Amino acid sequence: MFLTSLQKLFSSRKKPRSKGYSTRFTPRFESLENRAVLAGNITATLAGGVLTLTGDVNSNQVQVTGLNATTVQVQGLGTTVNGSFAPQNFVAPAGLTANFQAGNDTLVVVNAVFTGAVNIDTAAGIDVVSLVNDRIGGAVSINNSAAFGADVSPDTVAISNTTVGGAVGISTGGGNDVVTLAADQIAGASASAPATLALAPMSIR
Ligand SMILES: [Ca+2]
Repeated sequence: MFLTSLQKLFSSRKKPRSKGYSTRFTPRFESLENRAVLAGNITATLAGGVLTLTGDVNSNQVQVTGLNATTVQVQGLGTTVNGSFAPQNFVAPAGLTANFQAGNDTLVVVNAVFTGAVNIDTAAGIDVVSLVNDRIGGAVSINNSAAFGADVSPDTVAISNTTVGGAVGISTGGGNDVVTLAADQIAGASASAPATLALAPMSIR
C-alpha cells in the first residue's frame, strides 16, 4: 500500500519530455579555476643543483610536489609555469629558491626531498607558504623582502611533518601573520616538543 503510493507519487511527477529538448540547449561550463585569475607566470629553472622559481608582479600560485626521492614536479595553480599549465618535472634538484615578487602569492611544497637549502621570498602581498611532509637537508628561509614595497599584508606560513637539517628562519614582515609549525624536526630537535631547545634554531620576526 505504502509502496504503491510512493510509486504513484513518483510516476505522477514524471512529465513527458518534448522531443528534441535535450539537444535544444546544451549549457557549457567553463572551469572556474582557469577563469578566476590570470595569475601570471613563474619561470622555473634548474641550474647548479638549485631549482629556482621566479614569479612576476601578479598573484602567482604554484605547487612543488616530490614524486620520488629525486624528482619534483612543478605545477602552476592558475599560474603558468614556463608559459604552460602542464606540470613540469625536474630531476635531482638539491635545493629550492623561490622569488615571487609582488602580488598575493602561494607556494605549496609537498613530499619533496632536498639535500640543500630552501629559500623562499614572497615579497609584498597576501602570501601563503606551506611546507608539508618535506625532507630538507639544509636550512629553510622564508621571508618577505622589501624589494617590491614594504609588506603590510597578512601572510600565512605553515610547516608540518617536515624535517629540516639546518635552521629555520621566518620573517613575514608587517600585517597580521600566522606562522604554524606542527610535528616538524628541525636540526635534529623536535619542534613539536614542549621545550625551548626545540625552538632554538628558529627565528620568527
Ligand atoms: Ca608575484
